[in-house]
Amino acid sequence: MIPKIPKVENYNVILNKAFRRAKQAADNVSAQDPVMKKRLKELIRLETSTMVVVTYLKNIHDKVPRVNMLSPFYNELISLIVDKNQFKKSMAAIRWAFEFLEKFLLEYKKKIKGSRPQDLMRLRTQFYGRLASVLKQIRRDMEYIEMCRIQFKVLPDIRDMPTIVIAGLPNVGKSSILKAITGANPDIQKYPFTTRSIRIGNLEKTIQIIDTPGLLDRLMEKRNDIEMRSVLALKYLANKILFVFDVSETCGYPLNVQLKLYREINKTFDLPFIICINKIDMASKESIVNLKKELNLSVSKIPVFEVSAEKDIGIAAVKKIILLGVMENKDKFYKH
Ligand SMILES: Nc1nc2c(ncn2[C@@H]2O[C@H](COP(=O)(O)OP(=O)(O)OP(=O)(O)O)[C@@H](O)[C@H]2O)c(=O)[nH]1
Ligand SMILES: [Mg+2]
Repeated sequence: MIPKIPKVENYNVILNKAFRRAKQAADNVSAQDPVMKKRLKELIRLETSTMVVVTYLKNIHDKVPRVNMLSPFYNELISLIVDKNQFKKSMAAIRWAFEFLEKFLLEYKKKIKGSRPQDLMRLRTQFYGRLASVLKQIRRDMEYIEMCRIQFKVLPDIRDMPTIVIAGLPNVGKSSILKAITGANPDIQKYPFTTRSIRIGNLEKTIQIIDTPGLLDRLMEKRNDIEMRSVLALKYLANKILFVFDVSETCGYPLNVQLKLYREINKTFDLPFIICINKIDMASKESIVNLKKELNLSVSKIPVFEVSAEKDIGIAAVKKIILLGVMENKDKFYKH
């Protein structure tokens, strides 16, 4: 799971808050001696304004996850979404800013303590100017971290539980199957590449089913960032793969292409499979029989289901085998 990151405000918002708080704190200072009071007010101003900015930056710094410490799945997924080098640089810039301001405050506190009363205003103006310029200097980094936060917010919330990943070519009915099995509400459209990121549904709260973007039949190194999300889910999250065929071929990909992808995935990922032959409501008996022959199921022993996600045919049997599999294999499921 990705930890929640606080919103990163525009640097002007933070500065205004710092100056406002500093003024309020200074207004509350009381002392008998007027010179002492003036000096104390300035000290409080510097301390409060710095504290507001430093606390704010430290909070961002502490709450933003260190990408390298996340699980390999999130780590690689984030690499597809943001520029990890820029992310690291921006985090380093934020750290630099609060460390610098903490030192700068100590320096100015000394100056204030040893200064003449008539110099106090000038010192404060100098200090505020520098505080503003430090924040201004890192404003692009703060904007970058905020952009990352928005991207991270929509990352899938993967739980540490038995996981089935649905895979197949675009438009074959993967999202429709997720919906039929779990009641989740993914986007379903009659054109390919509808699903562009990972979607999750749960079956009886014991198993997580992940819908992925369609994979094309092509070499791994040719896959784009959207397809790579599916590959990462298969590589890091899947305990079992549910491969979907569209036997009606209305998805736009002939069965020989679908078979080629299936064989590739089957060879690449050493995991148990379930096969759903989908859209049987639109296909001939003959094409179903031929596909099964091609799959050579008697040898491979992979469970195959003839289903129609749209007409809810065969879905109950798929659910049953999924749940049975979880019960039988409880100990084999590993942590993500
Ligand atoms: N007739 C029929 N249509 C189906 C069936 N399952 C899905 N469809 C239709 O096929 C189209 C694609 O369905 P999706 O579930 O979006 O397919 P997908 O594999 O998730 O597609 P991408 O996310 O683009 O890869 C939609 O128009 C669905 O309504 C089915 O069993 N029968
Ligand atoms: Mg989809």
